[in-house]
Amino acid sequence: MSIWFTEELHPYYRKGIRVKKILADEQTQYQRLQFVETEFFGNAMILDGIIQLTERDNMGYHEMIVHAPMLAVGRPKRVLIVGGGDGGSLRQVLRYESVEEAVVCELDQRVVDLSREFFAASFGDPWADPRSKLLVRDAFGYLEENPGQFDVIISDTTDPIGMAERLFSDEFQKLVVRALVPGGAAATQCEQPYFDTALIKTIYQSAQRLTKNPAYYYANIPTYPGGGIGFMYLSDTPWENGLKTPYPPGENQYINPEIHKAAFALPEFFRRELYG
Ligand code: SPD
Repeated sequence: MSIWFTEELHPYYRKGIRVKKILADEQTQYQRLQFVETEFFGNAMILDGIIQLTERDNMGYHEMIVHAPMLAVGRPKRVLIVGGGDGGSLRQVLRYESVEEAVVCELDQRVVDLSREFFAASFGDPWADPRSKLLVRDAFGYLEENPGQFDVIISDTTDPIGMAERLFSDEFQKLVVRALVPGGAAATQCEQPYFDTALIKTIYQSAQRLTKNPAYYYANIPTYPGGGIGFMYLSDTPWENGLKTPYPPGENQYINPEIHKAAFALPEFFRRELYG
């Protein structure tokens, strides 16, 4: 069997990947959850018709969302991942020997269960690490209950549609920054410069009100709309501090010192829009 899966996140843009086999397709309490084996990208997870990650190109996303704030902070001990039930961010966080606890606040237990099965070949089982703590609950309440607790917070979310929309709000960013220790850093999934300029600008303005050194950065991921996605870095600690920090044990597939620095360079139309 060979079929095309076509994603239409935006009404004016489509992209497709060729699928060899459907591995799972179920309606959970929260969303339609699909795992497919693709022809080129390995196994992929799709939520409500939107590609979340593939085995072949997830490294650009997970290494960049995790290592930019982790390296900036230096020796992070407590880390919170909002969403991230697929385990890709968790796996990167656990590479740091300084990490004592990595809390993952994921709403949908089925995302965790099926990711453990279908991404085992790529991710191993980060959940088996005694430093991992899975909380199957909404992140808002957890953040409210935990001010000043985390060295790093990673907001590894879906797109701002439906229940995930409030994870892109000013209120959410306030809670994230409030949950950091002084000098801590956060990175949030922050969409695509071409398609989401206005949203990113609003988020950046809010980040400016909340932290001294916010910045937007970008990674190439061919299976996402426009071929990539960006992140908002939120901290009083400049992201450049991370350029001097050694990488954690384990092999990087995407980040290196040149990519790390270049990721924060923005195309002129977008730099002007965001930074003026
Ligand atoms: N448009 C797709 C955005 C997907 C962002 N979430 C990825 C989750 C990977 N852990």
